[in-house]
Amino acid sequence: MLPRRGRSPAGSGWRRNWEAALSRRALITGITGQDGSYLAEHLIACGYEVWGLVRGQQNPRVRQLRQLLGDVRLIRGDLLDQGSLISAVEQVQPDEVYNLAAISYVPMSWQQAELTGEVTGLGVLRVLEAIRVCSGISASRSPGRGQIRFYQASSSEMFGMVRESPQNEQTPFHPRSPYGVAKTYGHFLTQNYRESYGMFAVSGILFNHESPRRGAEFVTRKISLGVARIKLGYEKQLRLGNLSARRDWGYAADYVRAMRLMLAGEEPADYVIGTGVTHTVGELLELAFKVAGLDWREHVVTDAAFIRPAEVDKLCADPSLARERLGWESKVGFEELVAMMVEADLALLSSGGHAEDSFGDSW
Ligand code: NDP
Ligand code: GDR
Repeated sequence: MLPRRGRSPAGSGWRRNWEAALSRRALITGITGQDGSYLAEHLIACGYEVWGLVRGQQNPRVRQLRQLLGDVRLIRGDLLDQGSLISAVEQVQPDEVYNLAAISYVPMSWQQAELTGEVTGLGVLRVLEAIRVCSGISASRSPGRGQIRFYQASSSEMFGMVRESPQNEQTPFHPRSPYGVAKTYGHFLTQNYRESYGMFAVSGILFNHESPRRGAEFVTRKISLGVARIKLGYEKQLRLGNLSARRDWGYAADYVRAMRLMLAGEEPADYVIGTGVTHTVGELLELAFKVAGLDWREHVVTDAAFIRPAEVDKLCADPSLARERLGWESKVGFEELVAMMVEADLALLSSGGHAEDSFGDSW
């Protein structure tokens, strides 16, 4: 069992919060992903000591991560390998664990459904078990004070074929992809460890959030890169799938603030995080091309190859609980976000950069 590190005595107001954060240590899985980088930056700015779990022998994103965030300490591990997770928790002795690692690209979850179940679903079990075993928690021994707090990256994809709109914490789930099913497993398992063992384990049900660091396979970044390539004369066409799908798109740097707030709360609870505003892929397209002074109708081709076996037609968040209890709000709106991404990709490609080996902004 881990010996727990000491805490500074309670002060008052902002000073107490700052002092508490200063003494905290976080372990982030998925640190090489979009959210991992923003969360690490945010926690470092809040005074945390940040550790990131990285996998593989030669992960090219590790170099980029080190360039951006020299202060992050890295430890090897894989969500497929229980022993590596136990060793990581044992070595780092975190106060907080953020489980952001996943196979997160929905179409890939049909192509590699079993792997998605293993990483995105069972991976949550392995992280929770690592925390439970290292903390000496069992059915007869609860965690007590100073326990490791756990955040699970749940998803609006769990709502899938929505039963009501907008979606809140009580809306029933109907996932539409192996990814959504795996996330739903991780979500209920997190709830179950909270109820079974008294662990401070929570899920953030996050709606789509984007940035210049977004993976090039997701539709917002595919569009911002496509617009930049067309504007600079490298390409003429952009091939896309379903243009009528609606999503609630926000800015990733806003959303990672909610993750920390959820673990800083008095009581563990799950929260919906989104903007409450929804747009179609078509509206996104129109705006992104307009930012570069182009007309999307002259360049966009719909291609059946990008149509999914089952689609999530419309998502829209009701984030009122997070606003009331956490004081969380999304700050960057849709227009600002789209302009930020298109401008970042124009700058990236103009300076000879590539989407594949860059996160697009200061990486
Ligand atoms: P990314 O796809 O950008 O990052 C995924 C991360 O998972 C990468 O760091 C990747 O590491 C890591 N990873 C994949 N497989 C493994 C494994 N077997 N062991 C350890 N690490 C692994 O995702 P985002 O940053 O966009 O999202 C973060 C989390 O939030 C994900 O769980 C996603 O499903 C969820 N989510 C995201 C939303 C969004 O809109 N962005 C919305 C709702 C939920 P590597 O570099 O080694 O590949
Ligand atoms: P999503 O994001 O599946 O919502 O999952 P994505 O950007 O991939 O798709 C959004 C919508 O756009 C439509 N679409 C296309 N999508 C892609 N990727 N490529 C295309 O060419 C294309 N054309 C149309 C899709 O059909 C879909 O309706 C993201 C991920 O980050 C998940 O990990 C996360 O859980 C959810 O957001 C919330």
